[in-house]
Amino acid sequence: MQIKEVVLRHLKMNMKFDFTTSFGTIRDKEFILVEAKDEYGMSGWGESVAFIAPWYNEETLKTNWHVLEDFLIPSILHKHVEHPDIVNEMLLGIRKNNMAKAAIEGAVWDLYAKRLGQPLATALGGQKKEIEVGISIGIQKNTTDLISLIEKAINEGYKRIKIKIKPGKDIEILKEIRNHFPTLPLMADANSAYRLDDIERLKALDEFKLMMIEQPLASDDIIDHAVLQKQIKTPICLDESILSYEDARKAIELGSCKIINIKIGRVGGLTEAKRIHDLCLEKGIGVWCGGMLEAGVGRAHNVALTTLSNFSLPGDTAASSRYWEKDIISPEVTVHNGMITVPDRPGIGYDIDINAVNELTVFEKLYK
Ligand code: OSB
Ligand code: MG
Repeated sequence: MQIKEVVLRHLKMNMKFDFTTSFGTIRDKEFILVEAKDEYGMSGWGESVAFIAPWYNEETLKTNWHVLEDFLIPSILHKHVEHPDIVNEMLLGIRKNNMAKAAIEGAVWDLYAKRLGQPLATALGGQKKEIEVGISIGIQKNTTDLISLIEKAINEGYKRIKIKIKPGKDIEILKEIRNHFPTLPLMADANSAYRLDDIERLKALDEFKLMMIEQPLASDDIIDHAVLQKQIKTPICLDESILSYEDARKAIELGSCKIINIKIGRVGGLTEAKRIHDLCLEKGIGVWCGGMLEAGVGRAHNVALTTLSNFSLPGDTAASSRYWEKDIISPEVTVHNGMITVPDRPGIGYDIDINAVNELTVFEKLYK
């Protein structure tokens, strides 16, 4: 196939709630939507998960726009793309900027699957007809609020609850949660808020029987995590530290984690995500699909990826209605008893609500 045109759109969506992590608070959601058109005028869609500020990693909406416009789009436009797996190779000369790469690669994957008349999940090799999901709850002002949010999520059927922690917002809170919900499948995400010096505090978390602790130490570390994993019982899950297959291979070899949270944006696209998934399957490392507060297009890509067999732990892809009054896809992603039904229509399997997209677009540009 050939990519004849690419449209970049800067969208701004109101989120129903502020989302606080150890690195800061995300309020409204601004992001880039990528539309790639082929020689028949068919469109594929991708979503960049870069935020407006470089909190989670160094990428931002503006750096993604720059890299897409000046480097990634020119590398792909009017070139022959036999299979989305080669997009990675076409972009090999451009270092990092994984979220920008994933956004355009995702659009190519959607287009490829649509041309085959297959659901994206099938094109990726996924077999599941439905996927299990959990929910990620941000840091709250007080524990009472947190407990009631957890209760609501349990009643909605989510398969596991993730809370955000940081030093001082951890032990007491987890104690309180366990008093209310002794057997709840529970995990905690630190977003790099601890250092190896905090080892006693981290050891103290073992008693809460967490499914895992996500990214306790520095966002670029795999050495200290290996030291920590030897001293705590709670399995470590890496998020920020794993940017590629190579990172995953090294972390597994060092014993830095027992679980990996795969985010398509963080690792530079679906092809790399699949490679990491396959490696983890071979090495006995648990895998689940993380979230970046995505709108519908990103959410649909997460659903498709999660159909691969080794996504054996519930992911963070909650229902559209948790985040948005109205999502940009139709139908929206819905969750029943903690399960999402995988769409069986070609490509991402949800229609783009172009009226909603137009309403939410603050700037757009066509490249051809
Ligand atoms: O670390 O997993 C994370 C949101 C923004 C940035 C980083 C993370 C998160 C989440 C939310 O945990 C997951 C979601 O609901 O999409
Ligand atoms: Mg995380």
